[in-house]
Amino acid sequence: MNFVLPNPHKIASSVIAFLFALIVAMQPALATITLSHADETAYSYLISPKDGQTVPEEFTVKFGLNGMGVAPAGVDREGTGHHHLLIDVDELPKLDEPLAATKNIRHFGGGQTETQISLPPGKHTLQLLLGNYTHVPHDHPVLSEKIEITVE
Ligand SMILES: [Cu+2]
Repeated sequence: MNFVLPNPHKIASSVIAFLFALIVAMQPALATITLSHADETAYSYLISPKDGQTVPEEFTVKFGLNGMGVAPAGVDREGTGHHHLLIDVDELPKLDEPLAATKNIRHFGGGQTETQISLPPGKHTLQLLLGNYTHVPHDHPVLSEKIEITVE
């Protein structure tokens, strides 16, 4: 019996070539995220604290939303989203891709409308940004005004 075993290196390189072709083929799909729709009249706002307010180190933040509904992350329903609290964020994140989850960009994917947070003493800013079921802001970003508070 004399048969030729396939060369394992050749198999590996053709698998790699295939995966590479697949990744290249997927690029256009990855580049076009369809943003969920939000009416231009929709807005979010901080119910509390209020702009200029002084708060203790641990305090409650209440999220307000007008013209949209709250739905948990993962639930694709027209006219809804979940809140993200931006803490001391000077430059807005990209509004056409999923928001990162950091200590300054907090997700409320459970559909929460308030939270308890702790911040060190000093001045801080808070702002709300709604994200869709995949954490991407809407075609008309539902962004609150940025408020400044003093923690003492
Ligand atoms: Cu999110």
